[in-house]
Amino acid sequence: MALIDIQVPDIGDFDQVTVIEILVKPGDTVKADQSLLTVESDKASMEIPSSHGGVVKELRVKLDDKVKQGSIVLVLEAEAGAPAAAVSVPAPAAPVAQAAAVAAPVAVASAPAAPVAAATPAQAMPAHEPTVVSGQLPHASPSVRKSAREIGVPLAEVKGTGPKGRITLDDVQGFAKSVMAGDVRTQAQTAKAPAGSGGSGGDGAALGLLPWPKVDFAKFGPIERKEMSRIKKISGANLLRNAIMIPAVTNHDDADITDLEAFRVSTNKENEKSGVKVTMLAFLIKAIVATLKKYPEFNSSLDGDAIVYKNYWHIGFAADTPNGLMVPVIRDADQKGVLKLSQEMGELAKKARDGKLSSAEMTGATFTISSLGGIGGKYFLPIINAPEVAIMGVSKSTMEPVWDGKQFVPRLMLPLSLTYDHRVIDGAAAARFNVYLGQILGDFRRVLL
Ligand code: CAO
Repeated sequence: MALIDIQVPDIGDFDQVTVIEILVKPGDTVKADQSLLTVESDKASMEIPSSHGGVVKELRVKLDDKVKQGSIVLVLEAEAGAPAAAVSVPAPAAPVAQAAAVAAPVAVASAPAAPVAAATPAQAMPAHEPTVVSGQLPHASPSVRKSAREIGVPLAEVKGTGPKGRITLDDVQGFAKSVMAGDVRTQAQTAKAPAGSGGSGGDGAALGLLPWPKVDFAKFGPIERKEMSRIKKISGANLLRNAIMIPAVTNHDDADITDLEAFRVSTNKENEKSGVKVTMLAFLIKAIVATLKKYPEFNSSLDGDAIVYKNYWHIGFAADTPNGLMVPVIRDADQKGVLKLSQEMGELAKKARDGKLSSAEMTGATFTISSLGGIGGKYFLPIINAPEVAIMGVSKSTMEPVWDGKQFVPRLMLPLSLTYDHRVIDGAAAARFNVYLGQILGDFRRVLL
């Protein structure tokens, strides 16, 4: 058996490089061309391959050592008759020295420190991996990147604990273990996560929250498990993102709709034969469009550091359907009368319930109204339908005693809950929005002013 000194080959323009990773240990059997260690300059990291196959007898470098072309990195007991690795061939002396070394094992063994010509470095580094230029890719050696690729770990999401924040093999393995244990979720998993996964705790873990409690409900009584509808999954994922990402505030107010409701009832009597029923929601849409025109920031979207003001008024309205919540959109609500709005809303709500809404009928809204008025309740906190910046929640109107300055009088009061993105809208603007909306609902003639 020949003992061969494995040296650092031609490493291009670099004078000295630092050993950042040792990939083998004494006793390891390596193949020709196998990576032995990783070195790093201030610009790149590279792997030093073995020019021969054999067993590692002795390491001659340790972590953080500085090495250069020709430095001995380890002593290898070469396989008997093992051909030199392709990379060691180019030096003309190599094959000869190799043969000599193999022919005189004892002599070489007795003088292990003497460099054996057989280990003449290759002329060029084999390109095992693309070199990494700091700042462009995660800071990790080629072998770590290779391991990450094999395990399926996204390096960009791994926090490096090595020198200068370098990602080590331990970091990669630790990340993989955390993902398997459910403590961490990769960005790809989060992006793919269905709505209900908020309940699985994965998203919470990404936010540094406690994992979602896992309970065997069957231990406490009979249960039935049902998959969520597709719509619920999709809307759930959107609601979760919007609830988490938008700093939302809700302002509540009441609007006096006593006269408006009387007008609506009489209009419906007049139009009984037309088949179109005028709804309170249609009046609300009309009043909200007028309010949006007065306060345009409510009809905007956030785009990076800019606010995009829209000069069109497409109003979405939440519709409760057997399959879950849907939001059909009435286009150009500013150009339509209350009768037309009522008719369109009826058609769109029916389509939503029948599952026949096209995607065009559910996109492009600039503001959304969520009305639970037909059902009941008083005030709620609606979640903004991003990328809109505000949503109006409407609850059931009730007769209430209202002080008119001299006495309490019975008035029909409509509870309003305006949720807004506080990055775009200030609380004072929201209060003004509700006040103005209430004034219009109290007396629609104000729209003409
Ligand atoms: N106060 C008191 N009564 C109200 C009211 C209000 N704010 N709004 C509606 N009503 C009355 C209507 O006048 C109607 O009464 P009549 O039958 O006596 O005329 C009754 O409630 C039913 O109205 P409706 O709900 O069918 O019609 P609408 O125009 O108010 O609403 C629609 C249409 C599609 C919005 C509604 O059917 C719906 O789906 N609402 C639920 C929306 C929702 O789920 N929001 C929550 C989203 S977050 O999960």
